[in-house]
Amino acid sequence: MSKIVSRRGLISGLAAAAGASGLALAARLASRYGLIPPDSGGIYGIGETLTYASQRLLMSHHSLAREFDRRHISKVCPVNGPPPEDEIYQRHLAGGFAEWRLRVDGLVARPSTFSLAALKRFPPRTQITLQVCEEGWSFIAEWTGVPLSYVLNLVGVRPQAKYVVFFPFDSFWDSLDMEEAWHPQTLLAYGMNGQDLAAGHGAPVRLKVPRQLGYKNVKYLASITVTDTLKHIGKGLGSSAPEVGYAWYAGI
Ligand SMILES: Nc1nc2c(c(=O)[nH]1)N[C@H]1C(S)=C(S)[C@@H](COP(=O)(O)O)O[C@H]1N2
Ligand SMILES: [Mo]
Repeated sequence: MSKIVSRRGLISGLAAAAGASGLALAARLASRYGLIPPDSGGIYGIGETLTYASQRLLMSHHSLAREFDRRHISKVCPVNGPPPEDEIYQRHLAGGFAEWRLRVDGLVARPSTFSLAALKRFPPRTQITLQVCEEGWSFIAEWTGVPLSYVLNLVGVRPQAKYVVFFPFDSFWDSLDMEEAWHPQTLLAYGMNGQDLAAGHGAPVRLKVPRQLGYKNVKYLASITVTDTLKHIGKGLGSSAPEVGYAWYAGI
């Protein structure tokens, strides 16, 4: 049977199961295809599973978030919260991030650290995309950075890898599945609207993941870990967002 036919079969299976009282069956189908999100256990768990599994199956792996023209860039780009008070972060900020290094480790062949200058030497990508906060505001900005995929290729991701986890200098953290991690628009961004990233927008480097809501775009990055399980990180829900009631998967 072709891949398309089996995908269609699964999608109608998911829809039928969700429509009838068979939510648990839908979850079982998603499970068979390895599409259970890490926050599937709570009261909204089956809903989260249906959202994640159906988006991953229905949308092309290569679908791109819309990119805009320069003239669409917003006049006001709000900063959501002050930069971390963390002493180490404040020292890096004061020193222009000259001593800052991004650590990349976990299920990789060559655990590495990268300076800001090193990241800026890699082939850059610039994209003008919409950032949507779950609180109901949004803005369009131009982001420049190195595709995460470029860095993942450099460190050599092991085949068991299932997630990439992002740790900043504050208590926030998040993770992406490998599809989102390898996606061409997923950037380690160090520039915004032609300038270095302002502190409040996530200096020196933030994640830009324009196919998902604002909160997945982790600012003030300190380290990145490739893993096959999220169970032992935080409360085991895949990010800090589900710990306070938001979905791990925030596709838009
Ligand atoms: N480290 C870290 N990253 C973060 C946050 C945060 O509090 N800490 N807030 C998130 C939320 S909720 C949003 S909407 C965006 C806001 O990005 P901005 O301040 O550049 O507008 O960053 C996200 N990334
Ligand atoms: Mo947000």
